[in-house]
Amino acid sequence: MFYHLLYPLSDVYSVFNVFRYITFRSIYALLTALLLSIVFGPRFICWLRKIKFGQYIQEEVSCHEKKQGTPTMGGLLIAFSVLTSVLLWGDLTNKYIWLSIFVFVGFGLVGFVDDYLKVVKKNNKGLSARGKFLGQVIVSVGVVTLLLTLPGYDTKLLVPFFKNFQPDLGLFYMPFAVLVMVGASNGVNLTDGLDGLAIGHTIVCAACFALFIYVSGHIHLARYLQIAYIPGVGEVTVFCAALVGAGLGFLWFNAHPADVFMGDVGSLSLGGSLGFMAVLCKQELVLVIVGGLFVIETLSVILQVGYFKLTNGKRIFKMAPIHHHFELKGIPESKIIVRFWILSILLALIALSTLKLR
Ligand code: 57M
Repeated sequence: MFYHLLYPLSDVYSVFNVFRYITFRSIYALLTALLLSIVFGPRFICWLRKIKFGQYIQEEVSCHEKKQGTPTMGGLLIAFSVLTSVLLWGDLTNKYIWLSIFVFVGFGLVGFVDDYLKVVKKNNKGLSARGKFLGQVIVSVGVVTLLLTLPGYDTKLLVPFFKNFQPDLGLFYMPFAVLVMVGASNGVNLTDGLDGLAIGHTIVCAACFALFIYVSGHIHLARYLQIAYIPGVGEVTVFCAALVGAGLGFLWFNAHPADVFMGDVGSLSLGGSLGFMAVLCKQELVLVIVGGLFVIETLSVILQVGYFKLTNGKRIFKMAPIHHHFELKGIPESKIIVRFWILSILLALIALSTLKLR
């Protein structure tokens, strides 16, 4: 909105020229989303408590018993902050901004239905796994189909460290891109089991993709770094920055001991958006590196379940996802979280190095 209202004034007052710049608007999108979530956070949490949107805690990890009744669905606060900030600072004629909003809201709705069934309808299982998967696939297929009609997009896969090796996935690109988005969404959801764990890693990933997306939309930088140049995509940096800001604001309240959890409405929308950011700048494989923690958490569940079935009831980990394993080994929750954040930053640095290495 500010872009449309204030940038035209630059003809009269040159100071308004600054609204043209993606970098300027991204910084303020981050600050706006951060401020909105911090200002509205306490009232929102009170409201969640009042309407009794509290988390039911399973009994397997005893140290989580004290978290019984912590308000959940804090993802609604993230959604409010991100959407308001993007509508204020984004160029609303840019189609990639709307596609990003579509994915964020689409995945968020799937999560919202799940939370609503669990928290309000007291249906412990929430939305069935099949229902959740179907919702995620429908949103992903819709958006990838649209993307493939836009300039700059093809079915080639860019491989980090090997810039001249770009296999064409052809018909397999669609299932691949859908896997990236649905996988990221479920990866964030599985990771969201300790205070600040999922949101911390999401913030780092979103910041990393803000950079990748900015470079992809900048003709000189993209050519210099030999990555796909996609005209117009740079505007989505504003969206990524809003994710970072809203994430930091949410972390303010979700930091251990958490006042609120994000719920599926938060984890699915954030994960789906990260997956979409990777597809958007054609850095799908980089997501495996930068989102490495989500991958490790998911793999730990796959290994645990597979091994359990193969051996008739033996386990590799004390409990999966792997953060529960460390908890059951007696490591304090805050220590596990901070160590995972350190890993997350290291992974982001490795991912960023792919921009220079070939
Ligand atoms: C959601 N939900 C958290 C909160 C959050 C197949 C199996 C691996 C599935 C998995 C599962 O259900 N995962 C998806 C995980 C839950 O948090 C809520 O859910 C939202 C995210 N979807 O926003 O609303 C609990 O996590 C804790 N929490 C925090 N701080 C936070 O900031 O402490 C969450 C956010 C909250 C709170 O205690 O109640 C969750 O973990 O349930 N299942 C599991 O993860 C279970 N693992 C398991 O059964 N492992 C088995 C097999 C199946 C692999 C095994 O190892 O043998 C664990 N879930 C729980 N306790 N609650 C087991 C231990």
